[in-house]
Amino acid sequence: MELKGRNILVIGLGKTGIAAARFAVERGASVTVADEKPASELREAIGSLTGLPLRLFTGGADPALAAGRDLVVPSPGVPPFNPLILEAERRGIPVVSETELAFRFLRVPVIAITGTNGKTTVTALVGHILGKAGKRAFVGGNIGNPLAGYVGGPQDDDWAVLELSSFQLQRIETFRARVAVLLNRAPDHLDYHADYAEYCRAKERIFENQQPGDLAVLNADEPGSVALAGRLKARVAFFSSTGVPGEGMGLREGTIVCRAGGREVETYPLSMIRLPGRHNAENVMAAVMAARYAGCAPGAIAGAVESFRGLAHRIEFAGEKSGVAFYDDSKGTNVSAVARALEAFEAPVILLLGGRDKNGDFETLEPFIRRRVKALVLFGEARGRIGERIGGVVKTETAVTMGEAVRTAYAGAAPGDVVLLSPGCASFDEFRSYAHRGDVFKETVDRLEDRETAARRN
Ligand code: UMA
Repeated sequence: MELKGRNILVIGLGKTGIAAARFAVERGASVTVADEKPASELREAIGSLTGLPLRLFTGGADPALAAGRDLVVPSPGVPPFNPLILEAERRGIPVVSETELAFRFLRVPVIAITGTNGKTTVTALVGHILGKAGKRAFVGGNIGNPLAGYVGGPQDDDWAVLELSSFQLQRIETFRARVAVLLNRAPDHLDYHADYAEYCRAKERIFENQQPGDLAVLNADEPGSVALAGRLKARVAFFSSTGVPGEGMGLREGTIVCRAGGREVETYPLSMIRLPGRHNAENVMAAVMAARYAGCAPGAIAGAVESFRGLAHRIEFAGEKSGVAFYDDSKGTNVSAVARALEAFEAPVILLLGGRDKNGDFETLEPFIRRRVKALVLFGEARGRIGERIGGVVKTETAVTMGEAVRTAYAGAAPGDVVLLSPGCASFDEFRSYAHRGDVFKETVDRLEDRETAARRN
C-alpha cells in the first residue's frame, strides 16, 4: 500500500490515533486527525504530535471532514455509528482499522489472540514463552501497544504477538494471522456492536485470511466454536478443560495432554500453571499451542509457563511459603472484582479486604465468602464498615495496615490454603495507588519466613 500523497483521516486521538497518524505522516501521507473531545482535554496527546505536519480538528465530528479523503482510520473506541464513519461509507471511502493499516506494512508473522475474557493474559503469556525460548517477539495490539507504532521501526522480531479486540477485527481486510486464537465468547460491548451475533462475527474475522498451513486455535467446550471449525481454511486445534480433544490440548487426571497428527505427542504437568482457576488452564493451553507452532521446545515452554505469574496485580501469583500460596489482586478495587477473584480458587481462601471505602456493597459477597473463604482479615480505613456488613460470616480478624493483615493471614493459614489480597477498596488510605499496594504486598510476602526455617531457628 502506498501512503505517499494519500489523504487520510484518522478518528480519535488516543494511543491508536497518535500511532496511526504519526506512521502515516512518516510515510508521506497528508493526515487529518479528528477527535470529539475539546483540545483542553487532549493537551498531552496534541503535545505528542508537536512538529508533525498534520491538521487537527477537536471538539466535534463534523461529517464534512470525511469529504475528499482516500482512507479513513477510526480508533477502536469509535463506534460504527460515528457520523464521520457513516459519511465516509456513504461516499464509498474505504474505512479500515489501525490493525489493518499497520498490517499492510508488517513483515513479521503474526500470532493473534482474541476472545471475550483472558486475551490479555494469553497475549502476555505467548510473548513470555517466546522470550524464554530465545525468540524475539513484539507484543502489542489491544494490550496497549498499537501495531502502527511498530511497523515504522526496524521490525527485527521473529513474531508479532497481537491481542485483538472485536473493534480492531471488525475493520480488517487483508490481515492474516499465522496462528489465530479465539478463546471464548460471551456478550460484551453491546453498546458498540449492533447485537451479539455481530460481535461474534467480528471475532471470527481473526481466521478470515488464514491459509492451509496456518493454525486456528479454538475452544472445544464452546459449541459455537466447534461449529465454526468446519468453515476454516487453516488447520484447527482445540483446547479443552473437560477432556482431551482429538487434535490439540486437554486435561487428563492432573496432566495436560497434547495431541497432534492424531496421536499423543507430549504431556505437561498441570502443576506448572501458577495462575488459579480452570479458565487459566484454558488460557495456558491456548498459549502453549501458539508457542509450539512458533517452534518453541516443550522443555522451554514448561519452564516459561511455570515462571509466568500473570498480569501484575490481577490475581498475580505472589509466592509460596510453607505450602501457603499468596495472590496479589490489588487491582480488585470493587466488590464485583473480589467475587470474580474468589471464583478462580478451589482451595480454601483467606481473604484480605480493606483500604479506602468506596461505599462498596459488601453484602453481595456473602454467598462467595460462604462458598470459598475460610477466614477474613479486614484492614485499613474500611475495616470497621466491612466488619459491620459481613464480619462474622466466617472467622474474621482485623488489622490496621495491609502488612499486618498479611502476617495475620499467614499465622492462621494451613498448607494448601490461599491468601488472597483482593481488597474491594481503593488504596489511598495507605498507598499511592493499587500498584503500590500490590508491590508492598509482594514485598511483605517475600519477607515472610518459611515455618521450617523459623522452627529450626527456635
Ligand atoms: N473518540 C472520538 N469519537 C468517538 C469515540 C472516541 O473522537 O466516537 C476519541 C476519544 O475522544 C479519545 C479517542 O477517540 O480521545 C480514544 O480512542 P480509543 O477509545 O480507541 O482509545 P485508544 O487510546 O486508541 O485505545 C485503543 C483501545 N481502546 C478501546 O478499544 C476502547 C485500547 O484498549 C488499546 O489498548 C489501544 O487502542 C491500543 O491498541 C483498551 C480497551 O478497553 C484497553 N479495549 C477493550 C477491551 O479490552 O475490552 C476493547
